[in-house]
This record gives sequence, structure tokens and C-alpha cells, in this order.
Amino acid sequence: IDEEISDASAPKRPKLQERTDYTRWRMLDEAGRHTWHYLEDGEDVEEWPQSLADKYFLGLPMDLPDLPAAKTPLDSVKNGLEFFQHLQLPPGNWGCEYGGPMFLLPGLVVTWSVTETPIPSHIATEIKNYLFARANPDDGGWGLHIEGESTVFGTAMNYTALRLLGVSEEEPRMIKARGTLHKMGGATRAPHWAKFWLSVLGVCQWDIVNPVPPEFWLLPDWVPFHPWRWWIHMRMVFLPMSFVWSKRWTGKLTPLVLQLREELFAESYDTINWGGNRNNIHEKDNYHPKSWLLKTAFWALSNIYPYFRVESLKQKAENWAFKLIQMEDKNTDFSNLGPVNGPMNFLACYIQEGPKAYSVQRHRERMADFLWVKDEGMMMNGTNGVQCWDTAFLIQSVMDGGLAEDPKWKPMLTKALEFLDDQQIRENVDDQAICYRQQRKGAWGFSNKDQGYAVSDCISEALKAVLVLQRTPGYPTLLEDQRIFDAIDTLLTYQNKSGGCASYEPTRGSEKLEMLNAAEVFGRIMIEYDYPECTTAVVTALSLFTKYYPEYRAADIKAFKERAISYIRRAQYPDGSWYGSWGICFTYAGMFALESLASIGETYENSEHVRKGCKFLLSKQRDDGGWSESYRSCERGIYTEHPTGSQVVMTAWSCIALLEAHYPDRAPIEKALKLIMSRQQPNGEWLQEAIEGVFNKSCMISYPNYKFIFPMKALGMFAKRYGDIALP
Ligand code: LAN
Repeated sequence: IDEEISDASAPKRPKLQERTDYTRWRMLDEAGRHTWHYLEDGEDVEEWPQSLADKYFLGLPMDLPDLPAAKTPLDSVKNGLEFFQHLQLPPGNWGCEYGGPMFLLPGLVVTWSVTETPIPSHIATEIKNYLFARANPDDGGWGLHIEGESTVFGTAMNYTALRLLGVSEEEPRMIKARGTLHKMGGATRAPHWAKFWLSVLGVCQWDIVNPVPPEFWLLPDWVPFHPWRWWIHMRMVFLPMSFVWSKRWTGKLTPLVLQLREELFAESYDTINWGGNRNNIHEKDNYHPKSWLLKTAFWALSNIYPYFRVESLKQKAENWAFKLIQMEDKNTDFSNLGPVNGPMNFLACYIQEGPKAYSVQRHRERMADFLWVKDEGMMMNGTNGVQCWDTAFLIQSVMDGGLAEDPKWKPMLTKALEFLDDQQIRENVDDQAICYRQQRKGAWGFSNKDQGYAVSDCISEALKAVLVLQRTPGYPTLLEDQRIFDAIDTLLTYQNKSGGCASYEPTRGSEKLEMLNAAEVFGRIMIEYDYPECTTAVVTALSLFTKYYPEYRAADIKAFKERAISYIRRAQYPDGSWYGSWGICFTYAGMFALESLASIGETYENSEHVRKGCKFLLSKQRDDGGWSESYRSCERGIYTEHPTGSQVVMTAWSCIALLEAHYPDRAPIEKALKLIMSRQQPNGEWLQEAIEGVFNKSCMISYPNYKFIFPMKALGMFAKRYGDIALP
């Protein structure tokens, strides 16, 4: 055996505490970059006091007074704003935890570990607390996301993370989790991504990882399955993964790694047939089983291709992949597209450039942008924040209630506008075509401009907020016309042949590429698809724009909108519903689709599509007036109720949909709004209920600010239409 056990140089494990002192945590927002800081002993806690937002995020008492009880929906919006204004951050944006996925922290902890990055005790302590808080109470394991059942992926990876953080294998919760993992067959039954991370760590042998050849990047661009055609998140994860896989790189073999080899498998490490377990996967993890084509390709790549894989080709592929990694790092100032490719690019730089390189240092700093502290501990966000997205929606929801001119909210909204002004992306990336990036000049992203990835609906929602607010008396004009035109020019590049719009880019490949989906745990990930949500956002942004600028590219916009709306009509299911891909699920998409139709004058009165849409939603309204859609809808593609009953967020979405549709009977809407108002707390807040968001059909993600934004929007829209009246 040629493995060398490294002991002396093994990184020091962090000192774990029971918990940290929550009065010492602060969130710093520097122009939309969010990082959490722990004031150590001796540091002056007074000099940097905890803000109300910090306290709220941390679950500490805010001691806000009770507000006069809301008598009308508009009162309720005002109370909501009274509370929500305290959460506005100094640059003008809102933020929040953005958790849900349970596969992010382990990738980061493995990366920290193999790159010998010291983990400060307060961070290790709170990550440990979060992971334990999120273990499933019945079996001690973890799922793909916080509401999901335990899987091998979740359990093997989070168990490993806890061990790397310094938790003992004898701790009772670890014994329970290990038992669950073994019952499921152990880590040999994990999906591809887990096998990858465990091989990096040295707990698995690389033979268990299905091939990820960087040579794909050398294919000519016309090849129908070239990675540039894939959905951006898949290709940007594939990129560093292919580099690391090709190197078969493994971190130092520490005593802890040796112990993990004993703990993670249901059989003895020495007898495992690594190659033979490549396609072994537990049913619970296998949301999207591999196609026959992919299995054949993997077989050929493992058994035949190695004989042809000459060193020079391998070198060339690795070098080109690394160049692309460097372009991604440069274009995002090391923020990277997301929380999976971020740590992987970090690792790739460590392998290629060594521990002292600037790239490694900068990646290390950037990891902080993904971390978030909440009452349960420290977690990793699904992006480096929700800054532009939530801020744009908040502005719109105040405007929809007609409150933007109220002097009371002007300072808050002006700050929010200033934030969006600052966060507009002003230039395309260098070498856009070489690194396969989409035009982005004039755009907004989901989080911040450092990350700098434009998304069709993020551009649209921010643009709508800016357009209306700038035209509202009393607000400054911060974006001159040319900057608005830049946004429109970019937006107009987003339409697919179908008429619909996707997320980051127009669709670049065929749906058949789904046959190469190797991640197993997600569905519909290989290419961009049309989404009613994204399409609606673009359509409504274009409509609003033409109101103010009737001349600019009028013919293009008209044609774009017609084709987009015809896609929205086609996307409706026979029962009248639309399937949502980014929020849960039919209520979310219904809200957008009916908004699209309303934007061209289609309402309940004159449109069969709208009538069917309303009928579907109303058939799901519960006796208490609410809607209670569960994440299971996304997985199954069938409307499914949440076991905990009506949810404020889904109820708000449905109300907005019915209001957009001009549904003639007010009664069901009033009943729903009453439910929303009854859930509002005396200080104006709404409490967290079931999870709201989703991606890739199977993984859920939290949008904690939705419980403020959408109830306020629904209540405000009602008030604007029917006046400031009490509900019967
Ligand atoms: C997001 C978050 C925002 C979301 C909307 C803007 C709401 C949507 O309308 C378009 C798609 C987008 C931008 C989106 C895409 C996928 C993301 C980035 C996420 C759901 C947040 C986390 C997720 C990302 C893929 C998580 C990392 C996991 C991998 C499988 C790489």
C-alpha cells in the first residue's frame, strides 16, 4: 500500500464548545456582501452593537412594542412594514438565511479540511449545532434538504462533516446517525457527488467515482452535448469536478480519515469492490436513475477509454479546464456561481497553485459569504444571499399597496432604490464568448454584483422596482435612460424559440441531454427549461417599460411578448394549473401565469385560460380560507397538501393570483386574507412556516422573507382595488 499516513502535519481540529455567546455575533453588510463576525473576548461589544436585524436573524428577543391591531388589510400591511423596516440592512437591502439544501456544508468542511484551512472554534461549534439541530428526530440521519427523509447522501456527508469538525464517533447522536447510514447500506450506496467528496477526503477510493473527464471541454462547440450547452449550475460544478477527478487528487491521509473508513461503510473497507460500487445507489437517493445511455457511456469511459487516454490529452484537458476555472474566479472575484462550485474551485486552485497562492487565500475569504448564523447554529446558504431579489420584491409589494408616496416609507424605499442602483451590473464579463457567458450589461443578479450572474427574472423584478419607484413623485432618478435600455437589451436576449424564458441563459441544448444527468439526486438539471415564473417576470417588465418608453425597440418587445404569452398558455396543464420550478409549486406558478395574462388584459371575464386557472386554485382552498401546498407537489408533479395545514405564503400567492385574474367573487379572497391577518403577530411580523422554495424538482430551499413580502403584497393589492375597508 503506497498511502502515507500523515500525522504530525495533520491540521489541528477545532475546539468544540457547547454553544457560542449569541450576543457576540454580528452580520456585516458591505455593499451587499454579507459576512458574519464573532466578537472575541476583549473586543468591544459596545463599539459594534448588535442591530435589530442581527437579533432577529439570531432568534434573540427584539423587544418591539405591540402595534395597534390591524382593522383593515392595509393596516396589516402597515404593521408588516413597521416590523420589516427593522430588517433593512445599512446599504438598503434585505437579507436572510437561505438554507434548505443539506449537501452544502459537507462540501465546504471537506474542502477546509483537505486544504488545511483552520476552522475557528466559534464556527465549528455553530456548524455542529446546526447539523445536529437538523438531524431527523426519528432516525438521526439527514436528507437532501431540511424537510426531506434521511438519505445516504445527507447522512454520510453530514456525519463526515461533524467528524471533521471534531465530534466524537461515540457521541450518542453520531451512533444513531451511523446506525441509520449502515441500515441504508453505508456510503458505498451514496450518489455521485458524495462519492466524489469522500474520494477527495481519502475515505473512498477514486475507483468508486463514475468518470468526469475534463476532455469534454475540448470538444468543438458544435457537439450537441458539449458542456457549454448544459444548465449553468451543472457545467460549473462539472468543471472543477472534472479537474479534480482527472488528477485523482486526495488530501492527506490523517488518522481521522482512517477512522472514517471504519465508520462509513457497512462492510470492511479492505473488502470493498470500489469499481463495482460505482452505480450502487440507495433508492431514497435515486430521484433520477441513470439512463441506459449514461451507464453505457460510463462503462466505456471506465473500461475502454483509459487505453486511449494519452498523457498529453489529459494534460491539455486539465489545463483548459483550469483556465476556465480561473476565468470564473476572475469574473466573480472568487465569489463563484454558487456554494457547490465555490468550494470546488477553491480546491482546484489549491491543487494547481499550492497553499500559498493568492487564489487560495481569496477563495478562503470568500467562503464566509455563504455562511449564515441563525438560532439553530451556522448554516450554508444556497447562494451568497438573496439581496437584489428580495429587495426588488419588497419595493414592489409596497407599491402594490399604494404606499410608496406615504412619507413614512420614503426613506426606506429610497435606500432600497439606492441599493438596486449600486447593484446593477454595468459591463459584460471579459472574454464572454470564450467562457460561455451570457450578455449581462445592465442586468441584476439574484444576490449581488460581485457574483454577477444575470438571471432573466432577477433583471426583470429589479427593473420593475426601479422603473416605478423612479417615476413616483418624491423619488430621485438614479438610473438614467441608457442604463434602463441596457437592461432591456440584455433582457431581450433571453427568449427561447418556444417563446418562454429560462433562468440564466436561453436554452442551449436538447432536452435529450437529460439522459446524461449523472447527479441522480436531482431532476431536470441538464439544460435550461422554459419557466412560467421567469417568463412572466420578463413579460411584465417589458410591459411596464413600454408604458414609460413607448418608442424604444417597440416592435421587438411586442413580438417578444406575444410569443411569451402564447408559451404561458401552452404551459397550462389540462386541469388549469401551472407547474412551478422555483417556488412550491402550483400556487407559485399560478400567481405568475395569471399575472402574465393580466398584463395583456386577459382576465376572468374574457379568458378561458384565466377561468381554468382560478378554478384550479379555488378547488384547493381549504375551509379555513388558506392554501397549504407542500414540497411534495414539486417532486410528484401533483398538488399535495402540507400536513401542517394552511400556509401564509401559499395563501398569499393564491390571493395574488385571484386578484390578478380579477376573479369576480371577493368572498374567497377575503376569507384567505383574514387567515393571513390572523397569523400576523402583535409586533407586525409573520412567523416561519413550512419551506417555500425549490430547485431541480427534489431539493427545497427557504425564502424566509416571502412570509413578509407576499402577504403584504396580497393585502395591499386588495386594498388598492377595493379600498381601505375592513373584511366582513
Ligand atoms: C436559485 C435561486 C433563485 C432562483 C430564482 C431567481 C428564484 C428563479 O426564478 C431562477 C433560478 C434561481 C436563480 C436559482 C437557480 C438555482 C439555485 C442557484 C437557486 C435555487 C438557489 C440555489 C440553487 C443552486 C443550484 C444550489 C446549488 C446546488 C447545485 C445543484 C449546484
